[in-house]
Amino acid sequence: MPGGPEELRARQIVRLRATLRHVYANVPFYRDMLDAVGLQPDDFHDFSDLAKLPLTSKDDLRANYAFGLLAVDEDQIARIHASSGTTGTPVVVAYTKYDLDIWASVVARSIRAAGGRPGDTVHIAYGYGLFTGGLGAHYGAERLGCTVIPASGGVTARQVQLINDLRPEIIMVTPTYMLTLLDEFERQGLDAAESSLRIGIFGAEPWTEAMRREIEQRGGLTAVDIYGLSEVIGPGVAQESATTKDGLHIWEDHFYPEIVGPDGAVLPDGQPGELVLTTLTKEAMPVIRYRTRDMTRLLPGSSYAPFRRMARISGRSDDMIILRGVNVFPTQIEEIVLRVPGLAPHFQLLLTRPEQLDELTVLVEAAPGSAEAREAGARDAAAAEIVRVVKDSIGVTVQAKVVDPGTLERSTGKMRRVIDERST
Ligand code: DLL
Repeated sequence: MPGGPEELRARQIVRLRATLRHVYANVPFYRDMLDAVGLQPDDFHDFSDLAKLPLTSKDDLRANYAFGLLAVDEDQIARIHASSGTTGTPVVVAYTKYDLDIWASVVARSIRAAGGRPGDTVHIAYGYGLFTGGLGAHYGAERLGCTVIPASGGVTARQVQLINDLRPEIIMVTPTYMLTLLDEFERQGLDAAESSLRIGIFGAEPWTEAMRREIEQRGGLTAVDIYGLSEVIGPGVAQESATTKDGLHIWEDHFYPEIVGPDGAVLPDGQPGELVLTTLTKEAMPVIRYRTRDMTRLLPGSSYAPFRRMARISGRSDDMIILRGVNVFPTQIEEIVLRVPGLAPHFQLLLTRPEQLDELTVLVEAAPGSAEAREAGARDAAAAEIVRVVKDSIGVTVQAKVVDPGTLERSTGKMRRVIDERST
């Protein structure tokens, strides 16, 4: 860990120059980028110099599919993962042995920040495979000295049985799949709050403070946020500490963050915008000024660590719904749905275009056993309450429909929140 902020900045600059030298020598895409602005790697003395470079996008990664951005020889690749997009050319990412070592160490650091300790048992229900969640969490937990249960996603009934029988202290899973697991505990007549779990490390999708309260209360655990993306490394770019629970420390000795506005200009710390990340130690596939599309803001370090924090991700710019000129993020709806009594935390957003204008319908389940689950009148009242609060707080009119318990799609990983049924 670095000492003060100046020491950290000095170390980051040294690492930035080394990364730029590495990509300049080995990756034509980045060499052209530097040449185009007339800078050599050794010209970078301050992070304001970094802002002179253009941003790198997912399209740039796709255009260089599969190994166009590789900075090492192919025989140096120890592992390959891919980002979770479901359409178009996938984005593959590659790791050297050294990259895997750094990755395990930042995930180990993350689990420690979440309150995990050597000897703890970690149940990993992030998917294993090309997705970075499962294996990323796995090697980090092993690195910390934990016992790992590599459950992966799915087969929900068995997950609950494993938790009961093997008694893990920690679970790593998406927040929406955690909800599915909590329901399964209830279905089996078990109280999740009585289970061995005391820490949940949740990420890979946006979630809210309201969801934290829901999961903590039903699961009887401390829920903290982990962030990352395949293009940068996977989980373990940033982690919220269990002691402060107020934003995620970015492991800045490996990943340099910037926040940019819609025009791409760098914004000062504290201002909301899009997170842009530069890797400082990656060997196989470094990224320079990668646009994450994730919306957040930078906050100072905390009593837990000197590294800057980022606020919980409010959403991806790609997931933002523009409804009659008003921006709506699914997380805003989540906050509202979880506040209305009688409703379950399971919801989806249906986008339609019945005539000229888009319409958004909030589909949400009644809580099992509630009046809303039995009576049409109670359902209508709960739906009307959602419509009213959305109008008051976001300023746009939506439709809402309360449906039977257990009827909406359940998550086994990243939840699909928005169903877009607009024809054009
Ligand atoms: O989701 C890596 C990961 C795995 C992170 C497990 C945390 C836990 P990708 O599949 O490439 O990688 O998706 C990355 O997921 O750009 C965000 O939009 C979203 N995301 C990841 N963590 C969070 C989080 C993994 N804590 C994309 N909050 C990112 C909100 C998150 N969104």
